[in-house]
Amino acid sequence: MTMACVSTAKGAAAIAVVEVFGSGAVDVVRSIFQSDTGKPCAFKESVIYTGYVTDDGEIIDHVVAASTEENAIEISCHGNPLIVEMVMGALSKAGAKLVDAEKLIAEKLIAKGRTNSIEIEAEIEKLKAVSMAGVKAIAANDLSAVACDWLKRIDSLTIDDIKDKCKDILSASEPAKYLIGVCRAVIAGPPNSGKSTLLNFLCGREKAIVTDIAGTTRDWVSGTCRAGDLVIELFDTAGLDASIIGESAIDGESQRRSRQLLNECDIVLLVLDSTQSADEFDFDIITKSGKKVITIFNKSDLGEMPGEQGSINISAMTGAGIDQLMKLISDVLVGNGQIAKTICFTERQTAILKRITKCDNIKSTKDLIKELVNGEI
Ligand SMILES: Nc1nc2c(ncn2[C@@H]2O[C@H](COP(=O)(O)OP(=O)(O)OP(=O)(O)O)[C@@H](O)[C@H]2O)c(=O)[nH]1
Ligand SMILES: [Mg+2]
Repeated sequence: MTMACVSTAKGAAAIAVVEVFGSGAVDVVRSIFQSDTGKPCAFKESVIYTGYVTDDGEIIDHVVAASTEENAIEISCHGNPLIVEMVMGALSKAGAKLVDAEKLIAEKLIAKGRTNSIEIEAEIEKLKAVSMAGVKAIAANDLSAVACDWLKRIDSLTIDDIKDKCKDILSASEPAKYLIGVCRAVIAGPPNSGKSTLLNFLCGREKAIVTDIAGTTRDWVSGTCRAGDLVIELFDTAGLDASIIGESAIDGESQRRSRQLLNECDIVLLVLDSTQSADEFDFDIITKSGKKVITIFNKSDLGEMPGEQGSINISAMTGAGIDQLMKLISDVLVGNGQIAKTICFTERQTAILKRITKCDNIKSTKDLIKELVNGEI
C-alpha cells in the first residue's frame, strides 16, 4: 500500500512537505511528476529531483522531490494550502491513500519491524511533546517492558497485583500528562475581579476586553502562556454570578459556558478581588467541579489578603506576584517535576489500563495487556 501525508503544519507558509511512503511510492510519484530533465526519474536515495507535479496533464506546482529512505519520497511544494490540497488530490488519484502524519510515522516503524504499539506511540508522542521534560519522561518510560513482563509471568501473578500496579501507573501518569501536552487552565471568579486583566498580562497582549463594568466578558477568550516547563492554554470566562442567569439569553448562555469550561479544565485559577468581600460568591460551583484550584487575590496594589495554603496575592495590573503564581501552577500540576519511570502517555494506553483495573478474570486481563502491547494505534 502507498500512503501520503502532509508533514508540515496547517496554514500558509513558504513551503509544505508532502511525504509518500509504501512499496508503490516511486510508481505513484513518478505518475504525477514531470522532471525538469524530461526523463523519467529513478528516485534514487539522496538525489534531489526538480520538476512539476501534474494532475491529468495540468501543472499544479514546481517542486523538489527526493527519496529519503527506501520506499519514501518527500515532495517539497509551495506552501499555499490550495497547492498542498491539489498535490494531495493528484497523489490520491494516482492511488495513494491519504493519511495523517502520525499514521505514516507508525507505518514506517512497522515496516522497519517495530511491532510494539507502546514503543511506536512513544516515537510519535516524543515528536509532539510540548516540553523537553515531557520528551524525557517518554524516553525514560518502561511501560512496554512492564507490560511484556506481566505477559511473561501471567501465571504467577494475581489479578489484584496487576490491577494495583495499573492504578499506580494511572496516578503516576497525571503530572507527566501536563509536561507532554498542553494544560487547560480556566480563569474563573466573580465579575470585575480582574480575570481578563490577568489573561492579558499572562498572554502579553490585550486579548480580552477589560473595563470596570461587571459582566464585561461574556464569551470566553483563550490564550497561551508558559509556566516553567508547562504550556498552558488559559480560558478567561464570564464572571460567575448565578443571579444574572435569568436576566437575558446572552447572560444565561455565558454563565453556562463558564461552567462547562470549569468542568473540562485541568486547573481553576479562581480570581477574587482583594478589595471586595466575596461573601456573595457561590464557591460551590468551583468546589463541585472537583478540579485543582488556586485562589488568587488580585489587586494587591490596593491591599493584600493574609496568605493561605493554595492561595496567592497578585496584581494583574502591575504584574506583582505573577512569577510566584506561575511557580504555584507548576507545583500544583507537576509537583517537584520527578516523573515516575512507568507511565501511560496516550489516551489508548490510559483507556486500556483503566479497563484492566475493572477486569475480574485473568483471561480478559491477559487479552487487555496484549492489546496494550500490540493493539491497533
Ligand atoms: N488596581 C487594580 N485594578 C485592577 C487589577 N486587575 C484588574 N483591575 C481593574 O478591575 C476592573 C475589572 O477588570 P477585568 O479584567 O475587566 O475584570 P473581569 O474579572 O474580567 O470582569 P468581568 O469580565 O466583568 O467578569 C478593571 O477596571 C481593571 O482595570 C489590579 O491588579 N489592580
Ligand atoms: Mg472579563
